[in-house]
Amino acid sequence: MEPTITIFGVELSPPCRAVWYTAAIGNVELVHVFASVIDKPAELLELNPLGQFPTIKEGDFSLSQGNAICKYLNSTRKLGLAPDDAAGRAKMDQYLDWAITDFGRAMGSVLGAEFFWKASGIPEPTPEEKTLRWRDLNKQLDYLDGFLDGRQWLTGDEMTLADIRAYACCSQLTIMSLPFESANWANIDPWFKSFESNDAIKGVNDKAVAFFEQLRMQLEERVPADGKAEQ
Ligand SMILES: N[C@@H](CCC(=O)N[C@@H](CS)C(=O)NCC(=O)O)C(=O)O
Repeated sequence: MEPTITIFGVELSPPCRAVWYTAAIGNVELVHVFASVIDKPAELLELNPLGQFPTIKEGDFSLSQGNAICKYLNSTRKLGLAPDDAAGRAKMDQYLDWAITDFGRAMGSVLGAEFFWKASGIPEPTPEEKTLRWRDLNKQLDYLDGFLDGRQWLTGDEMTLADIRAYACCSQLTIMSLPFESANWANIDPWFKSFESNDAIKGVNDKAVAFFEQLRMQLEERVPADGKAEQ
């Protein structure tokens, strides 16, 4: 029997979700230990002094950074979610890096302006500020649309970890009920829908939505309708 992998994290987190999507697509079972920004188990901090999630452990081995974890799942469980050739793998890495830097930052900036400001006690960003942040994010979505031009998946004919990680960014918008019409991008649309119609992916997203709804209700109790957070 294969050893068990334990993941510390929460489905609302895009890098955690990328790990869960990879596991779900590859039929790999993960044991879940809940961890959130305000609830970090001591074991997570022992394994990863940064306290970041996802972090996994398998026996004596532990690993952080979502992309590294997805690659570990792919290579140890032989999931076939990376190209065989060096150039293909390098392209996959390019998109994995892009998804957690340029794309991820633009996404995080919108999520901060639309929702997470409520948790940090800062004033709500102005409509002008929100528009600027959405403009940056839409630019990254335009790039994604361009990357997918003429191909079904980011590196060609086969889904790779890069698609899964980029989808984990996009799905954050729908999970958090923020406006995202994939139909506005000709190439993103079929790519996005093929993930959304996958039952394994849906199972992960349902858990993320449930956690988000809980968080939203908690924060709405703290932030009254006039937007002024409690002192
Ligand atoms: N580069 C890391 C980022 C991980 C990360 O920042 N995760 C967030 C949740 S999405 C986190 O751990 N937040 C808690 C903290 O930084 O203390 C990755 O891709 O896994």
